[in-house]
Amino acid sequence: MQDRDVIVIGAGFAGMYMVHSLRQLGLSVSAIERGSDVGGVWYWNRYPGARCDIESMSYSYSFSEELEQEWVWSHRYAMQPEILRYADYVADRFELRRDIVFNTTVAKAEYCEVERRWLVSTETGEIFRCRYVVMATGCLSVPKVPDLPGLGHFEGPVLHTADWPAEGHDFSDQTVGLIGTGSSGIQSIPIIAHQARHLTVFQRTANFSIPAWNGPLSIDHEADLKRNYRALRQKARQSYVGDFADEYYVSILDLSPEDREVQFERRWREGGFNYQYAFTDVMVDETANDLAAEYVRNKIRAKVKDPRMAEILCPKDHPLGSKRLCVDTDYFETYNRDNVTIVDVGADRVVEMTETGLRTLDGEYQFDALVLATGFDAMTGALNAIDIRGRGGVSLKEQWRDGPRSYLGVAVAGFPNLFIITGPGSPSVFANMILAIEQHVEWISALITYAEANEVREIEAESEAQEDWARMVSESADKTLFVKANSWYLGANVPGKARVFMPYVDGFKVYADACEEVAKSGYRGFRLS
Ligand code: FAD
Ligand code: N01
Repeated sequence: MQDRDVIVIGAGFAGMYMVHSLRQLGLSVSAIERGSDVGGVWYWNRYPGARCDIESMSYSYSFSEELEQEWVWSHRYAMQPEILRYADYVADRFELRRDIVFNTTVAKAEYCEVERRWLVSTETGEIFRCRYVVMATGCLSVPKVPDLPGLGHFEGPVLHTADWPAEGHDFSDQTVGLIGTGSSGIQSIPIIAHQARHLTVFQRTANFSIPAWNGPLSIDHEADLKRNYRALRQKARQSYVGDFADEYYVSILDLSPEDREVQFERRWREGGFNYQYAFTDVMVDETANDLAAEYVRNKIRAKVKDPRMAEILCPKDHPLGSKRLCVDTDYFETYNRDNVTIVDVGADRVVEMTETGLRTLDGEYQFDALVLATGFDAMTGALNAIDIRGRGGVSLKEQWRDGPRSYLGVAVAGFPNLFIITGPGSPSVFANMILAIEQHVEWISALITYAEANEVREIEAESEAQEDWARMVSESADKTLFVKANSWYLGANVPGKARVFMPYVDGFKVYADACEEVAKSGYRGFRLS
């Protein structure tokens, strides 16, 4: 049995900063990480083409001005290896690894009410006793392998994008089948198409994607941003997404048809998420959304030479942005290559995997290797994979059987002194996640500081505050078009998972202000004893 003040589970960007922050408070802390090194998502998702789609200068820590100035990003959107190098650099610079236990999976966390301590057990039987537990286990850290009949019969390699071999995979001279056209599929398809002899993409749902217009960051531009970093970070904290892109707030329906075209084209040319977030009505009004969506569909039709293929690639069954918008480099253009085929497998058309490929209702397809770009058991998957037991031995997984409920997305009634970074009920995946992580780490650190200074031994969300928060999160989502798709935001991609809209949709700034108010009030909604 090893004693610590705090155990942090996970050593992605959340766990790394949490360790650093707790050390600054003078607390003893260990992080426990399943992987062999830091980086989380960027450690596991090594598929070809993996990169961030929030601009690198923004998708980076802001807590250290020295770090901000030292690190040089090469591109507008950094590739996975560069982001992993950044995580490695941060770990070295702040000597984080000495407090991280690697290659170790946490299996159980159990609260002992008598001792007011958590007992955290690993799969290998080590036990850590601590006063606080911080779940930094990630929103997108449990890969979802689809239930395809006969998957085990396929004789070639099966590679999930979120569990990619560190040594990579050479597709040259191979025929490849790829399932999934979300962000991971859309990023990897153009690169795999270049490498492979032939690529067959199996698409269940066509997705909206906006060009990244990625490119090298010029030294002058980077220097300029660095000179203004404090103001830009402040701007990000005041924004909806937590990014420092300009927010315009134009209403599509207030514009004339000509002005609309001008605005759509302008956002399209800027690239990235602002296509969705620059308009006030796109996520709340179906007519506005459809205009924005049709503009994208027409871009797809213009890019893809074969009109039949173009129609397969045009998303028509969900509003733009209701599944996470993708940001791509040459995704649609890839379908103009002779060695790429798309197969529409919507409406349950996959029959089974065979030893040599895949059989659908319409035909049989053969390939040497299979890529699964099939996503994650998002937001609750990693939490539910741990047997977390609070007061009276109550299981978090059981308590969340009908969907996750939390207070501020940070704490759960019945689970004292346990905090979740970017948990369900917080903006998390709706924001620049590094900023969302920083805001949570800093808020949790302030709460622990308050507890330590005031001889508080138990911090616990009150059930009533939690119910009010959960109701508000769900009512806010219901006013938007986000709930109109079978998305992972709703748990719809995991058979049997409760359908509850999990992220907080009112934006980063409104959320951070609400957290600030709670802190200022002496932590209203928490029982401190
Ligand atoms: P993670 O990075 O997921 O780290 C969690 C860690 O916890 C993992 O290392 C995991 O191994 C460990 N862990 C989990 N369970 C256990 C356990 N039981 N025991 C021990 N260890 C455990 N967000 C953006 O804002 N912008 C982007 O551009 C962006 N791009 C993304 C690209 C990809 C391919 C993916 C998958 C996600 C992307 N995200 C992006 C979201 C991403 O989740 C966050 O940006 C961020 O990296 C999350 O950091 P984290 O530390 O919270 O979680
Ligand atoms: O996963 P997804 P992802 N048969 O769930 C399909 C972040 N991210 O890894 O839509 C056939 O989005 C599924 O089809 P459908 C980002 O937050 C960011 O791509 O369910 N198809 C879908 O097409 C993102 O949103 C970046 O009908 C099946 C695909 O697989 C999140 O991670 C890059 C199937 C899964 O798409 C998840 O993205 C990568 C089946 N049985 C990831 N099962 C950036 O660029 C699933 N599918 C920042």
